[in-house]
Amino acid sequence: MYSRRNFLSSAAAFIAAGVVSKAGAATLPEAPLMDKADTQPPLHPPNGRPYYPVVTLNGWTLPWRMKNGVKEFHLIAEPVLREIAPGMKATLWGYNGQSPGPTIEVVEGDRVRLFVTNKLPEHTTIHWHGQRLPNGMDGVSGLVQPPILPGKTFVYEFVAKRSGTFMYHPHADEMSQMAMGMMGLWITHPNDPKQHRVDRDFCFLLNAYDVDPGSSTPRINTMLDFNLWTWNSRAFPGIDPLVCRQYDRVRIRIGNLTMTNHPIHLHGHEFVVTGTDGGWTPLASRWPEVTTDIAVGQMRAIEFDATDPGDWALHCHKSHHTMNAMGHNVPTMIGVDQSAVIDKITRLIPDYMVMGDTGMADMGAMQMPIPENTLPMMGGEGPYGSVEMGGMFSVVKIRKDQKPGDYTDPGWYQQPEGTQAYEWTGEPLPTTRAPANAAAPTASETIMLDVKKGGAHGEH
Ligand SMILES: [Cu+2]
Repeated sequence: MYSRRNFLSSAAAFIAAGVVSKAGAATLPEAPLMDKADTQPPLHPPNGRPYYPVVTLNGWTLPWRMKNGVKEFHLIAEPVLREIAPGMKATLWGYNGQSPGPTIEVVEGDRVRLFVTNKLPEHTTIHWHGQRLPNGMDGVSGLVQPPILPGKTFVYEFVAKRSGTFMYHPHADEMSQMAMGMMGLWITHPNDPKQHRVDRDFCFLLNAYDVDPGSSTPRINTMLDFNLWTWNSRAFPGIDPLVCRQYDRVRIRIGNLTMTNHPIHLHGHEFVVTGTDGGWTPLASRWPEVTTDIAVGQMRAIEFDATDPGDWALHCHKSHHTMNAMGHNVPTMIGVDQSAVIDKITRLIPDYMVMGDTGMADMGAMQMPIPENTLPMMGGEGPYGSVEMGGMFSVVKIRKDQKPGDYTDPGWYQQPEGTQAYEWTGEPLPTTRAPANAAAPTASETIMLDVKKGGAHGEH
């Protein structure tokens, strides 16, 4: 799971160069490296105070070392190759081998020391979004600290004062570094593990990239028109399902580091927002929702009881955010009969293909030739065909027989007899239908008008 390669090479190099912490550490803590984009099992704390760990979607939690009662972490800012979904890898910047970086989990009241080594070609810093900390630990380059130059290691140290859901990201050349994927989650667990207790606690960040089809490096100057809408730098069908046991209390923590808001929608269950990056919401402020809008720079923790077994969609409700690259510059062809011009066009452009004249659903099913290292606009094979989704989409899989603490994918849900939509096989639709906007009302419409005239409103 972790590799010591990074630790051995970097630590040895920096110790040899005499770069050691002013905080008294003789050696840098290990900087474990993750080489997979799969969701890793929760990291149960091997030392320190107890807590119930989170599960980072397509991510992992950074191990630490305890040093005289201080939790020490080592983040390495570096270029990474991140698999966005099977079939596409992006050249990003991240931490410890992946983008986003590993999740940091601590307990309210923990003293935390974070070593940040810069292996990027330019300077960086880390800002600890949402934390109460000494001003000089806030990570804003130029304002509260000098930048961390390439090859250098800085030390941040503070007490995690408030439990909740937070994130970290650079506050130096932010536009480039966040567009390249530099970010991570930070969870501060309550001092009392019984407080805010849930059975499953998932977390992920919303991020977005603009990678030209056939290339692998994001265009960092893009302001709004991104073509990869991702959760933890993964696009559907590359996003793992959120696996739950029936009747579990489930929390999903979501942070938004894109350039636009994302209304996140859950099917089949209602939830309440129980936390923001400002803390836990008061009980009296909670109301039921099935969609919650997460604005830029915000975090939301939602909670629900997983009462109903099934494969329930969880997705951004902006429909353009549930598709991958290739979709946005295609003209709308619905209702256009291209058969008359297709011969002429193919004489000019031999590989021109007719598409979109009945909608774009064909795009989900067809295996059309696309440039290398490019995801289909939408896809994802379900048990009944193409799911016709991409981007910010996943599935909450609720099963009766899923074991507590088991996150393995149970496969597709078997719909119980009599509970699934089915095809009508009775009398077919008549071939002629009365137009709804006909000048003369039909017999039934006349009756409707008569009823209305004779009703209570006629007396006014
Ligand atoms: Cu969205």
